[in-house]
Amino acid sequence: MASQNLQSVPPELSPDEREREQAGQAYFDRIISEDSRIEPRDWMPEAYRKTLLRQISQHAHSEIIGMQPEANWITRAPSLKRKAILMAKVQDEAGHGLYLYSAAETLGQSRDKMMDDLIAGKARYSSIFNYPAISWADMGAIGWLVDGAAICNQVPLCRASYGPYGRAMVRICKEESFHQRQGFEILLELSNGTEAQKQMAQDAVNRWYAPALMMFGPPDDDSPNSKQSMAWNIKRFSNDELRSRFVGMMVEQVKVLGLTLPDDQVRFNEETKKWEHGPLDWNEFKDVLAGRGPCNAQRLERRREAHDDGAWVREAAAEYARKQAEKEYAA
Ligand code: BYC
Repeated sequence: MASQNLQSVPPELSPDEREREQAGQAYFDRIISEDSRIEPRDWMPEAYRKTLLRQISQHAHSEIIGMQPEANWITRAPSLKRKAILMAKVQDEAGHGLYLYSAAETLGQSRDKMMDDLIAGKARYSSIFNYPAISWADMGAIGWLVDGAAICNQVPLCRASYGPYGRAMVRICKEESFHQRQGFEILLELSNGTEAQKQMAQDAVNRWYAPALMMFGPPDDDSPNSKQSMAWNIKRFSNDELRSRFVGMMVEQVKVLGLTLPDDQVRFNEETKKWEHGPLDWNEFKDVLAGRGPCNAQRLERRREAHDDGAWVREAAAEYARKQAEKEYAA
């Protein structure tokens, strides 16, 4: 659907400016209605730019903060092979953060500003990373459930109307698929191990299930941004729609794992043709978003420390770039 009436042209513009704005809006509406792509130099409504910047920067922050619960287990991985795999996965998350910060920069925001907002506690990142990873099985549950939810949410974002975001998502989704498989495989091995290992796997699934479902965002009735983001072809499906699809995927996979979902109300509704799940604690979700989750303070503190510890690297890189530019200028 075209995005008519989504941006009115400001009345105080000169006739020339007004004409340019109107032509830009018409171009934008056509691109959206053709389900084609907006690129960084194209005209776009200010509200579209802001929405994208909000979503992409939050997404980038999630990748970077999301490294912490798993990085915490690298030194405690049970074998060299597991350690190497986990290290590669955590590095992938850093890479995802970088692609996404780059995509956000094309919207006119500097990476420094985004980072400053994150460490000042002004920016959001995914609620899920404010929960603790307390056992090795959590590496399995994070991979299977958290990366699983991420894929379910992100595959449609590969078709997002903003070119740099959609293209970044294609690569990210490929890597997330590998992440989910490694999580599934950790859980499968634990589930087929001793009784204590199986219990550890089940306990991890029990703790990560509801927070993973909440990753999709608030229920549709309580999601202020969804409607507009869907009209702009940024989001393709609503939060509840994706959550329901995810439950349907997990319900089959958990059988293969020999484990159970901690939800006895999961069922396929034949009338709506959708998967349903038991109630989620949305007050807990709001608390986590308000900074009162179990690990919010710790996650931000670690990020600040890492940022401060990395100051010399940024300074060295800037100095190197300055010297290179000087050499080029002199040549
Ligand atoms: N956590 O109107 P709504 C990963 C906020 S990284 C925190 O539905 P929207 C991984 C929302 O921002 C996974 N905040 O919003 C990494 C909004 O607040 P503001 C990250 C949330 O944008 C490392 C308000 O609630 N994935 O997988 O239409 C290791 C109202 O919500 C959350 C992405 O970022 C939440 N869960 O929809 C392993 C995907 N949910 O900004 C794995 C890209 C909602 O108005 N993002 N809020 O103050 C999206 O798809 C959408 O932004 C969301 C929310 C579905 C998350």
